[in-house]
Amino acid sequence: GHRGACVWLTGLSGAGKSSIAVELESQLHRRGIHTYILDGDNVRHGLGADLGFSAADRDEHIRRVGEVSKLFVDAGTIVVSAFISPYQRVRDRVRESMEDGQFIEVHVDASVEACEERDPKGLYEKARAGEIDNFTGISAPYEAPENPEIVIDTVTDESAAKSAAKIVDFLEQGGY
Ligand code: GGZ
Repeated sequence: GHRGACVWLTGLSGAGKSSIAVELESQLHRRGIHTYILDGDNVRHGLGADLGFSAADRDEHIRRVGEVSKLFVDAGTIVVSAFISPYQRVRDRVRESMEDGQFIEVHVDASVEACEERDPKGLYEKARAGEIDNFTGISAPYEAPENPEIVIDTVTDESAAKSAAKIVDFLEQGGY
């Protein structure tokens, strides 16, 4: 058996959080470890249907997904929570809601320039054109983690597979 943990992926839109989450899930499944991915796609439609992207709404959104993440951890699952989660204070609050060692903050690090260059959904272009308000990195802030357990640089060299392997190593070494 293994103990539950929350792998919290934070970073800009387009930084690679979802790709890493999916790859991490498959690498852990191969080891017989059950996981669950929480991200904007499966959470914002339901649990956060009443919330947008103002600072206050993001705080409430992250508070809720933090609570849900904690339930998964309590159930002994490895939950992979992939949200921009731009505010350090709010990420810290999620960390503090869990036992020591249960919250693993992973900075999926790519600059605004790199994400804007990728722009897979055309969102940066829309944000520049003023068609999306409060867009992280353009018209809303992103506070990089101050003391993350893991930093993944998705710009220079790390593929999703390599990035996920780095997280798996951390989990194995930590005895999760
Ligand atoms: C940032 C936005 C915005 C604004 C819509 N700012 O790349 P995506 O499309 O699929 O992922 C982004 C997602 C961010 O949701 P999160 O729940 O992760 O954000 S947070 O943790 O900050 O609450 C992006 C899309 O939603 N999106 N409008 N204004 N991203």
